[in-house]
Amino acid sequence: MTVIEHRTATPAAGPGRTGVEFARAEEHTARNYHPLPVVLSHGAGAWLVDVDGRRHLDLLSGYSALNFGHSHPVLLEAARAQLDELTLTSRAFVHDRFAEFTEKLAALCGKDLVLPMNTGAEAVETAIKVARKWGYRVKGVPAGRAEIIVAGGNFHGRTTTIVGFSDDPVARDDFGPFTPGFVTVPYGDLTALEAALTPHTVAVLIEPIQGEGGVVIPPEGYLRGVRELCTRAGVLFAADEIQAGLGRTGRTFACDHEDVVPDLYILGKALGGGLVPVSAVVADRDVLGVLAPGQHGSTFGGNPLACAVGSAVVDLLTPGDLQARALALGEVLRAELEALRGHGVVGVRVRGLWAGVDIDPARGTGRAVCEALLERGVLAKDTHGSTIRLAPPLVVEEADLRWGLRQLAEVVAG
Ligand code: IF1
Repeated sequence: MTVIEHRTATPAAGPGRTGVEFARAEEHTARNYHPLPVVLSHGAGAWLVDVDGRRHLDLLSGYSALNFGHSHPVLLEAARAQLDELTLTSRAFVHDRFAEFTEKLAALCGKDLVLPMNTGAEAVETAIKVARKWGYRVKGVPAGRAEIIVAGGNFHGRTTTIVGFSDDPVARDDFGPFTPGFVTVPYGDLTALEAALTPHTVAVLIEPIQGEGGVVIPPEGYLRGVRELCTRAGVLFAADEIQAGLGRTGRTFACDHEDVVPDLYILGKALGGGLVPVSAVVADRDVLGVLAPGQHGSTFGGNPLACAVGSAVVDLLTPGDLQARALALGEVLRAELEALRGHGVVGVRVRGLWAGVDIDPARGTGRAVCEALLERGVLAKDTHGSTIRLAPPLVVEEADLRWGLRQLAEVVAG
């Protein structure tokens, strides 16, 4: 069995612009990423074009921020129209796009209130603060004693508090000291979760499917179990749907697969349509109502441009046809990937148009596979070791998806 070799870390300085542009981009940049050697310049739907005119099928979708594809016409139109009107007021004043966005998003979630922020990490931090304040003001947890249970293998963002409860040394080493009050239990283990509950527990914060962990789908019934344990113990269930939500798994929310409604929805990524950063915490009044003016906020949170795009995103999701499309195409994804088991692939996890694929380590690393895919015009990203994550835009054409998966088959079957 031949090993898939790593390619050159940077594009060969050839006749095209890629090598020059890639080097320029790196010259004045902190090295907190190790990007694939490609320089993109245009996107439409599921396809990207690089500076040398080469086309690439996007199987990452900006880590699911591009569920609606690149340059979605409806979303672009919403943004363009708003750009000519009003883009920022701060929350010191109200603007005429705010009510529409919060009404629509609250209705999509079946909740009373929306707290708009910008990035996913900000929404997670907001949920942590709200859960703690709820714990002190509603549940009666003694001051400073609130505990939040999180899962091993989690990824919830990059702030110091959030990486403090990560168990990925790459994400957390050398960033301490960390925020106390977090208890980690194995993901998918309800017995361990129940054992970790104390009278000071205010919330359980989990991803309904772990993205960075390699699209780790919990055992059937886990989300229902979390819901029941939280209800029984008087603890908030905070679902981080930033990557799994908004159609990615074939339902509006990943929690929908078990008909579970969390106390807090934590949303981001695709909520901004791949155009602007939009995130939010959505919950009922008895939870988000604990916040009083001045206790939380954000310069850009809920700005007119974000609300205009966010409203158009909710409009795209409300009919449910995009979710149904992701579910149907997800079966194509599943079938094609399952056929690779034993042919360079040792593990497959699929939920809607989202897959974690474990490459046989003997064939090579996830990075080497992604480099080989790049040469075939397919963009994908490894997570850890030999796992790659596949997440095409939900608007991907079936023929294009099949073509992309054929490229993967040829790379890994080797
Ligand atoms: C990077 C990972 C994915 C998320 C969940 C919160 C956030 C994210 C479930 C924070 C963000 C991004 C961050 C980006 C790459 C990507 C990522 F590889 F880092 F882990 F998707 F898996 N909750 N995930 O997935 O949202 O603040 O970024 O808007 O940091 O490299 P953000």
